Amino acid sequence: MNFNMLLMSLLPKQASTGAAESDFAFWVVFWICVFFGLIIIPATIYFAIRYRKKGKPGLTNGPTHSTFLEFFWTAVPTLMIFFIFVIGFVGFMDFYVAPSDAEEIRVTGRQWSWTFSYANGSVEYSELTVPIGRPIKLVMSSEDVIHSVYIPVFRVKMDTVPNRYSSLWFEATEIGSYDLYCTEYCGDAHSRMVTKVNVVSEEDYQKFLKDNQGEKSGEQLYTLRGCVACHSLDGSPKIGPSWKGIYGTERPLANGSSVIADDNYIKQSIIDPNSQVVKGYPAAMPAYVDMPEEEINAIIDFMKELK
Ligand code: HEC
Ligand SMILES: [Cu+2]
Repeated sequence: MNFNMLLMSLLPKQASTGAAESDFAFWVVFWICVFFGLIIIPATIYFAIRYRKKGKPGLTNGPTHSTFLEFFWTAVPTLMIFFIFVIGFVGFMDFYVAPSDAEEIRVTGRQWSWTFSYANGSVEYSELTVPIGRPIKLVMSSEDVIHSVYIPVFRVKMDTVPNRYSSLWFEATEIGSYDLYCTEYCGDAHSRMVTKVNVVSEEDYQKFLKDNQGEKSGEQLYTLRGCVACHSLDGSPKIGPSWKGIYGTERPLANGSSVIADDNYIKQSIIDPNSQVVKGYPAAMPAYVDMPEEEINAIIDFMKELK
């Protein structure tokens, strides 16, 4: 492995058209820092030793003015900073302004999951799947607090903010499965907001869209609507109770009474969770007031299966 390859391996793989440009800006700033660090740090140590206080000093008149030096240390950093500004600004414009033929995919962040919706919302999925070799624009928002989409192999990152849209774009250059993180600390289960970006061929992308069209099963909705962040399926409590085996059983409530977990109770728990808080748990569940009837039914059917 030569030196250049060693350096490159310190950064994640470059899997988008913009990645090399972003890395170039990074390395320019990095090597400027190394260069000046190597001059300034040894010089500081040398001067500290060479001119340390020895005995009683006699006061001397220090140097007062050097036009050459002042010109030098003004002009050189100005040029360097201007150069950094230019590569940063050009790179930022390239990153910010998506090509007009970019395909839009909507991204919704929430505590603590992501939903990606394709083809005008007719397809939804909990992972980001994109075709290779085509510009993709993510149009993003949040249902609660600020989250941030970060895809290291594409060198892109942008906040998702409640009540407004933000966007970013990229063009993937390598087929594979990569990580997508939330990089804005957003509460308890922030670290679980990790999902995958799957870069696939155009053919596989069209197949993916076709396969995921239409109604969702309760199991799919469990991840798509973010229930997964607070409810497990295996009996272990998370922020909320596990869904395993609750259907049809008696649920103890915080107000001391209890109810049978039938269809009505589950629907009520989804659209108005604070009306019946389960004993031993915080009233921390968001109300899914707008959840369509078919989705609620699908979730109830899914819970029935979780014996
Ligand atoms: C931010 C965390 C959170 C999310 C997200 C969440 N829940 Fe909850 N859920 C809770 C908590 C906490 C409770 C217990 C307190 C209560 O009953 O309100 C609960 C209780 C429930 C109950 C009653 C369970 C029982 O043991 O009787 C149901 C049913 C339920 N949630 C369904 C859902 C569905 C469906 C979704 C996704 C569409 C969802 N929850 C998303 C936190 C969450
Ligand atoms: Cu987040």
